[in-house]
Parts: sequence; C-alpha cells; structure tokens
Amino acid sequence: MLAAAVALGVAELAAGITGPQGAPVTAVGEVAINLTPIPVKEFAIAHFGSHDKQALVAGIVMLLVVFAALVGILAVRRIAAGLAGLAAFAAVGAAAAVSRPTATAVDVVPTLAGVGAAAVILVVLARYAGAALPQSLEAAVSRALGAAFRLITARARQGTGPVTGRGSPDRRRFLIAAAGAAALAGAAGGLGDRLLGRFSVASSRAQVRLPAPAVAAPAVPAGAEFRISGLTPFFTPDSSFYRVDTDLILPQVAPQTWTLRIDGMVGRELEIDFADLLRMPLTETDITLVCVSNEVGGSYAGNARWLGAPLAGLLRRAGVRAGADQVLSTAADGMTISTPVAAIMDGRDALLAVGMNGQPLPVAHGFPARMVVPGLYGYVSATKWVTRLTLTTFARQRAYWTQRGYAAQAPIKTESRIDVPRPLAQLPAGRVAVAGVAWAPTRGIASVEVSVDGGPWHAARLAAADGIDTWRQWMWPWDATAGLHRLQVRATDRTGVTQPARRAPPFPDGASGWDSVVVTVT
Ligand SMILES: Nc1nc2c(c(=O)[nH]1)N[C@H]1C(S)=C(S)[C@@H](COP(=O)(O)O)O[C@H]1N2
Ligand SMILES: [Mo]
Repeated sequence: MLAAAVALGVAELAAGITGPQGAPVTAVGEVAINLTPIPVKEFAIAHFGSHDKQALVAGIVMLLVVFAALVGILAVRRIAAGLAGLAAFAAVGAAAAVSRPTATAVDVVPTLAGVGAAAVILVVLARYAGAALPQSLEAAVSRALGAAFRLITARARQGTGPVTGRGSPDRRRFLIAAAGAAALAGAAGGLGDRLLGRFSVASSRAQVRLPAPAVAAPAVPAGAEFRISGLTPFFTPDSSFYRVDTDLILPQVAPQTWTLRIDGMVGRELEIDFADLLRMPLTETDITLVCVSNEVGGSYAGNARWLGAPLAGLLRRAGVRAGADQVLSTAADGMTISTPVAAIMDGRDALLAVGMNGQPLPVAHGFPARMVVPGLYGYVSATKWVTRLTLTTFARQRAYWTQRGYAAQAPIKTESRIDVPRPLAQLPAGRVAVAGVAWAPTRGIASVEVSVDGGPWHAARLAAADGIDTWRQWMWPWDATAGLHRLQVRATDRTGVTQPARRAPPFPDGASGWDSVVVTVT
C-alpha cells in the first residue's frame, strides 16, 4: 500500500510537469465515466447527486488499496508476482491515460514514473519484510541501499547488530524504508499539487473585461419573485448552479489560446479567437438551463443572465450549406454535442456565451466560451469549453450521449417543482404557502395547478414572467387541515400542453410526471 501511495505521489508530481490529464486516478476515473452503463450513471446521479465524482474517486482509491494489499502479499512470497501486479496497474493507468480523446503521448509519463518508483519501493519493502530476492536483485538492493542504511543506522547499530541475510526479515530497516516511502509519497504528491496549480486559468479569467452588451436584457419585472423562504430564487447564484459534465478535473482553457473553428458543410471555414469574439455585438438574455438527468422534482436546473454572440450570426457568416441539419460541437474535454441547425436559426437567443450573471463564465461552467440554446436539454445544446462547430447531418454523425442511447432530439419538457413545503415536513394547521418553480423554455408557462390528496386542481398564483425562456415562480395558499396530505403540481405551457401524469425516467429524453410531496399537518 505504501508502494501504491508512492506511485500516486510520484505520478502527481510527473503530472505537475506534463499536465493534469495524465494523473492516473483522474485518467482511470474519466475512462470509467465514459464506460459507465446508463443505469449505473443514473443511479450514481440519483444517489450521490453532484457528489458523484467524489464517490467515483473514493471508489477507485478503495479498489486501489485492496489491489495494492494483494500485490504486497504476493510480493513478499514471490517478488516476481508482486512486480507483475504492478505491471498490471501500470497497464491500466497508461491505457486509460492515452485512450481519452484529448490525450497525447506524454500522458503515459505520470503512470510510468509512478509505477517505476513504486517498483523500487515494493522490492525494498518486500526484501525487508523477508522476501527472498533473485540473486541479481538482491545484489542491486544491497549495493544501493546498504550504504544508505549504514549511514542512517550507523550510530544506532554501532556495528553490533545482527547481520541479516538473504530472505530474513529486518524490522528496523523495514520501518525506516516504510517511513521513507510515506514521506516520499507525501512530498511528491504535495509538490505535484503545487505544480498543477500552474495549469489553472483562474488568473487569466480574472483579467477578462467583458464588453457592454449591444442588446441588453430587459430588466426583470418587479413581481418575478415572491418572498417565500425556501423558494428557489429567480436567478441561481453561480455557487449553487448545478454542474454536469464528464470531467474529474475541469478543463483549463486559456482565453489567449482559445479559438473556435466553424467547419464542415459551410461556404467558407471560419476561425475566431477570444478577442474577435469580444469585439462582436453581444446579446444579453436570461435562460433557464436544464439537464436531461433531472428527475421530477430534481435540482439539475438553473437560471442565469447570459452574455454572448448570437450563434445564428456566426453560422450565417460561415454559410450553412443546403442539407446540413446538425451542428456538432466539440469541446476541450473531448465532449461532442449535436444541436439542430433549425433550433439555432429559428430566432431564439442561441448564444456562444462568454458571460454568466455579469461575470466571465466560471471555469466549471465553460470558461472562456460555451453554447447556450434556450429550450434544449444541456447535452444537446450547452457545450462548455467549446472549440469547434462542425456543420453536418444527424444521419451522418452522432454525438457522445446519442451514441449512448439518449435521444438525438431533446427539447426540454414542461416541468414544475414543489420547493416548499419540503417533503415529509411537519406543519401547523392553517395557511401554508405551497410554492415552487415551473419551466417550459421557448414556450413559456401559462398556468400552474396544485392538487391535495388527488382532489380537484387549484390554480396557483404565478410570479411575473421574465420571458418565455426562463422559469417562473408560482405559489398557492393552502388552508391545511390536520392529517397526512399529498400535494401535487402540474404546469401548462403557452402552447396549451399540460404536463402528463405518466412518470417517465430521465433516460432517454427527459423525465416526465407530476412532482409531489407528502407532509404532516398537526
Ligand atoms: N464540454 C462539455 N460540455 C457540456 C457537458 C460536458 O460534459 N462537457 N455536459 C453537458 C450537460 S449534460 C449539461 S446538462 C450542461 C450543464 O451545464 P452546467 O454544468 O453549466 O450547468 O452542460 C453540457 N455541456
Ligand atoms: Mo445534462
């Protein structure tokens, strides 16, 4: 296990030099994410929520500890078997590191450096734990370490200690070597973490000055927010805005080097850099973003004020050729996302965004540039760290989540959610504010209704609408009577479509059904 710790520490140090994506736990984790079957992914999101990544890393480290213990036991019996175990570990790490779409050959270096260091530690510790080494290895170990140990332990031993022979344990040397390995693991890992800080784009983000919008968002109407504690605020603060992506480490894309290429079925290819983008007339608009993995009543939705260049204008500049029906966007993390050309060109505020709530995009939300398209789930529209838009057809190319079975066309379903009272709340009888949010981006919310215990539907009061692309708060004053009650909500959008009662899971094109909470009134 100490050898494994050294492997991780030294690998972290090497990754600090070659770049963060070669770190083996990250690499293995990201490959695991890409290979995870959809039901397991939905389970992880449902049960770990936004901690799914920590859960994955903890799981990998736990497996690693068990594997390392087995390798250690093997190594003490037969050192060759232990080294074979390490080689297997190296193979998994290296294969994971180079298999990712954005990998380069140097990404194997951290794994190989880590495993190389671990092999030395394993041989030394196994030797002092009593393993018999082959003649050549024994000679090398005693030559290399004999001198070092004589130096360290000279005073203590005064030349009188028992001379340990081949294959007999040496407790003192084992403990010294073990302490040395632990120190090496910690020092290398700590230094690696410091070096990895070099790849952060936090300081270049702090220097970005966003221009004023050419088209400013209208002020949010006065009545857009009720004062009800526990109710979702109209704008989601960045700190609580949901984050969904396949990355264990956030892509660090410097605005100085960022470019966006528009190619494929276009009249002429186009490439712009970040300065070009900031010189374009920018539009500011409020859009509610929703993830397809959002369960009924779930929290994978957020509302922000976005600033960006209209995508329709960019596509017109490149000239979309007849027959192209898909924009396949590619991101710095290797993600691919397919968006209908029609959705981008139909007049909605589809943006290549650079700003979120008055600031440059947070790194977790796509800095320096991302797509935001009202009305489409994130996996078919909201490409973060976007670097390329390829005009193509749905018949010819499938994006990341479509390859995994999700629908190619995924407009956001009309949804409503009860925020208060909380599920299983205990309430005093009398007036209770039942409240939440409802959304139907690009269509707008027309009405929200609440039912108690499956009884008649009551019209809720709607907060003022900011626009058709954002969610809308609603509230219904309930005269609560003693007992156990079930509250249900449903919304109707402005096209007249009411949320269906039928429950559907998020896979393959978004959850449906009515949110409900059960409360006790006393
Ligand atoms: N590059 C990249 N962009 C991405 C993703 C991703 O994994 N990688 N996930 C998508 C999904 S599934 C959603 S729901 C939205 C979430 O955006 P947010 O994290 O800013 O809320 O980003 C989309 N854009
Ligand atoms: Mo998503």
